[in-house]
Amino acid sequence: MLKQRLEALIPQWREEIGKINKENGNLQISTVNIGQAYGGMRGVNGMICDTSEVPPDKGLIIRGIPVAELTEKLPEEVFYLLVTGELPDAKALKALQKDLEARSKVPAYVWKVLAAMPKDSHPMAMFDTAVLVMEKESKFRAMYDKGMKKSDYWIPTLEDSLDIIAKLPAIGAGIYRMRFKKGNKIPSKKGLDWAANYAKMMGIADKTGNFAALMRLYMVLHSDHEGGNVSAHTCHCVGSALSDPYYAVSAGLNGLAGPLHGLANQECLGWLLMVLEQFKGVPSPEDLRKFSWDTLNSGKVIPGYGHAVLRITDPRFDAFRAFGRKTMPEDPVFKLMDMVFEIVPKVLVEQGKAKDPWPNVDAASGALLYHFGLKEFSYYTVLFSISRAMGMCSQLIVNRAIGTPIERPKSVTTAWIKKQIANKPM
Ligand code: AMX
Repeated sequence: MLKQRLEALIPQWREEIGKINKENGNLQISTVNIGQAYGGMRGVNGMICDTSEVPPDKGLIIRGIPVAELTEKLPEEVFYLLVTGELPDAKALKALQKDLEARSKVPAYVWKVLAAMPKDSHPMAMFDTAVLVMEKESKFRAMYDKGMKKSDYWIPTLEDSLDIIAKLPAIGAGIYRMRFKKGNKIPSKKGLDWAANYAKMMGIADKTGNFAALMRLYMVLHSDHEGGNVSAHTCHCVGSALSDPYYAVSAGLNGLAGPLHGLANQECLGWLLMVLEQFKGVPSPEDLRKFSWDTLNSGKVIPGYGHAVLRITDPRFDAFRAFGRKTMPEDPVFKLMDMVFEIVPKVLVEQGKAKDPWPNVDAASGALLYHFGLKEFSYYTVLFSISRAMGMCSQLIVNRAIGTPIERPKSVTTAWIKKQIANKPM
């Protein structure tokens, strides 16, 4: 049903974008200065992403719906929304869930490759490898090799994307159990939703069902964050060369493994636990303030705070905090996380460097995972990856549908910049 819906929508998208380009292709939407060219292209409007947007003063909006209004949805519903711009009705959701279930079996060679990796490999290196090693399954590559019309590129991109997304919970859970010696892999259960199945395969004790609920929420909140962040942009750039989704998603995930991006969630919890250790429990506000300053004075960042785009408390942080308040109000790590939220923004404002002193999504997620006994920090970015793969894949599908060309911004040299400075009008 997802494919059928896309077949109806894509001609409309193509017509609309074709018209925009034809009639207004020369309209300027950005300018670039030297600071931006040296400074990670911040604020340069240079690409299109229709799956989601992140206004600095509002946070994540998925296809017109603020993420705060999606917290009760299933990740599968959000994936459908990302790709089509519409939430599925009950029938379309059921069809998508059945389709994902049918595609969920992980090829046996994936486990062999993972087992052959060094025992101390980072879980993200294992996860990215698992996605890449499945490239031989790519329907995009097979169809491209046979000869395929450009207008059909989106079809095998959708197929590959569904195949990848369907398998990621089992791969992620398998890596958890393998890497951290939790025992044999746990099989999936027919009829469970995508995130609940992931929770089950992890093997985390969950009498209340709250861990499965957290996994659903986690997967919704991390699913997409517009197109310019490192993982989305990397995936888009690699995909723009018509590398298939296995190559492109794996590349994007490698970017997510960076400490300034997805790995920040493992660093955040580490910081909170360091505080608890140092003060033998939740510190006083004054002690926490001092500790925060010590972190900054030692030249480190306070993980989980600041953002390249946002200038408010991340609504995804608010959603996690609300979940924590409901399910674990007395948990010491959660209480500390809450207290850090009161103190650290003030400290960052006093320091005056960070443009955004507010918490991002990573400031909260680790504390919640820790509560449920998921204490292996280095694993946290795998959770982020399982979710973000939905955003990366939906961006790939949409880009193939609208025929986005290979990405090729122009670079310049410092010598060229110096010439511009020398020639600038007085
Ligand atoms: N602690 C201390 N210093 C910080 C800071 C923080 N949390 N956030 C920003 N700063 C500093 C920067 O390091 C930079 O210092 P410099 O001038 O000495 O290089 C200065 O403030 C200006 O940075 P910025 O323009 O406000 O941020 P940015 O766009 O360059 O970087 C980000 C954004 C997220 C990398 C940065 O805020 C940071 O390092 N935060 C901590 C790590 C983190 O939480 N990352 C997760 C981001 C979300 C995600 O992708 N999962």
